[in-house]
Amino acid sequence: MTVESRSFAASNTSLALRAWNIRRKALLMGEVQGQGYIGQALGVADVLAASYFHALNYDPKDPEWEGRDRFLLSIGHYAIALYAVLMEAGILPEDELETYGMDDSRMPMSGMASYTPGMEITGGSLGHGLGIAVGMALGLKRKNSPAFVYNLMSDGELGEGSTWEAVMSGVQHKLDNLICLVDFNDQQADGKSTAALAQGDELAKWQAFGWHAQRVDGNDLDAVVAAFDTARASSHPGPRVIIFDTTMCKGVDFLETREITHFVRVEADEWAKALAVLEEGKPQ
Ligand SMILES: Cc1ncc(C[n+]2csc(CCOP(=O)(O)OP(=O)(O)O)c2C)c(N)n1
Ligand SMILES: [Mg+2]
Repeated sequence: MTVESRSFAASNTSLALRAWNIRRKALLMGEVQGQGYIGQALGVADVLAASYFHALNYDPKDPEWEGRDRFLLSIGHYAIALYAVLMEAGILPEDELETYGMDDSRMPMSGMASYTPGMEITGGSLGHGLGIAVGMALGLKRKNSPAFVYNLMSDGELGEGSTWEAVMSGVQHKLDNLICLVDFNDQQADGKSTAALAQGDELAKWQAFGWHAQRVDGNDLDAVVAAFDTARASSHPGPRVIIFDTTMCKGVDFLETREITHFVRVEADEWAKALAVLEEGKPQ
């Protein structure tokens, strides 16, 4: 199958500004509900900006265009972050922001494919995204599609056996069109991921399984962009992973320095304060 390229990623808006816009939209949605996985959204915003405004090939007017790169949100609880970038990319209309989490909204608090344009899978049951991505990448390869499949997963999912079955099958099927993105924020429901299971050297582990692997600072946009470029350009005859070390709540200092948990509580009066702090750091 040959498909034309529809790259809408090029724009004069800098990636830093895109990431800032993603953080702002996520905070605005959090304010609507008085809650949300805001620590994760602020932490992963740079990775999402580089994904949607540097790496991915897609058509915002036609989210189901057959030639698109697929972006799978394995971590359904990060939906607030994906909605923010889907709005920024023009796939979701911005005027739906205020419906976040409400009955009949297209933006439920956990990501669901049947509700939201641009949400490729229903990923809230953790540990399944990479397996689905393997299947999609295999199918696209069989159709001779040039599209990539990106799977965004969390460090908590690295402790699930289903992830490692998918890791092996990706190698077995030589899926050089599969790029796994790991948001390594060193946090999961019960505390630090590095304290939950003996993880060892994550980078060496993925390499030992046969993946092309990189580990970079996920809040350094230049490093993030370079890692995407390297992953796509590599001639490695198998799948690629980029492990992004990220800081939860990045960009809002009084939240960054708060004792971090899986669910960062933001008091009613703190949403406006968080937006004001973010405003001070707006890129030119
Ligand atoms: C299979 C499964 N088990 C448990 C949960 C409950 N759960 C929701 S989020 C979460 C934390 C997982 O770790 P991670 O995604 O790294 O958390 P975060 O970085 O968002 O704190 C858990 C255990 C789930 N959604 N699915
Ligand atoms: Mg985590």
